[in-house]
Amino acid sequence: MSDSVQIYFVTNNTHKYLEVKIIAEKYGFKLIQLTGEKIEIQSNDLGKIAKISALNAFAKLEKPVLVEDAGLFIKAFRGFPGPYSSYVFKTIGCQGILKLLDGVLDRCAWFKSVSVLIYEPFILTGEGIVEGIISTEPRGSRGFGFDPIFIPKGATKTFAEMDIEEKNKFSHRAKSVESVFSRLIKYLRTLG
Ligand code: ITT
Repeated sequence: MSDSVQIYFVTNNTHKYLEVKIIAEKYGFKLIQLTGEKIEIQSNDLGKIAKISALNAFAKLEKPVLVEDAGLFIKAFRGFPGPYSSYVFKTIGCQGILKLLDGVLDRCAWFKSVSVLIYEPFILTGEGIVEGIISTEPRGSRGFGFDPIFIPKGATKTFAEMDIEEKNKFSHRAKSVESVFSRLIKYLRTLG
């Protein structure tokens, strides 16, 4: 049934695509990366950002679409950069975050991901959170964004020291996409 289901993943980030592709395949979906089509509104709410992007993409494409939006939330900064992670990464990067945290004892942080999957007649939303700490120096060369400075709870490595399979065992993104794919499978079965 699900072998032939193609889902367009609207993202300009190929790392994200490769992380999600493995999970989609596990559920029997074929994931196609769609670049240059993501419209992102400004909001404090990741869920709202993802939903509007997904609705826009679906209106244009009229095919099943997935949008996933994420951010890094740092406890000592009351959740900053959160939904502004992309801008903060581009401006001050990992080194900038380490500098801001210099001398701060509480290095707790979490990544949050929201996925929105539109597969007519369903709109499914899923969330995933991974808690961890910000390392004292960058480590590893895999992944993207803040991966070199994030150590998930239960691990000693940063995300950038893990391969995709290992990152997916912990990651916010893996949890949020698993949530929407697993529900879609169930709904497709009920449709027959
Ligand atoms: P899209 O085209 O899908 O929007 P993006 O890279 O802008 O790709 P997000 O908006 O979801 O992705 O993420 C915002 C920023 O948060 C991203 O640029 C990274 O700096 C950071 N981030 C999100 N998920 C991350 C992860 O798994 N590892 C490291 N950094 C991450």
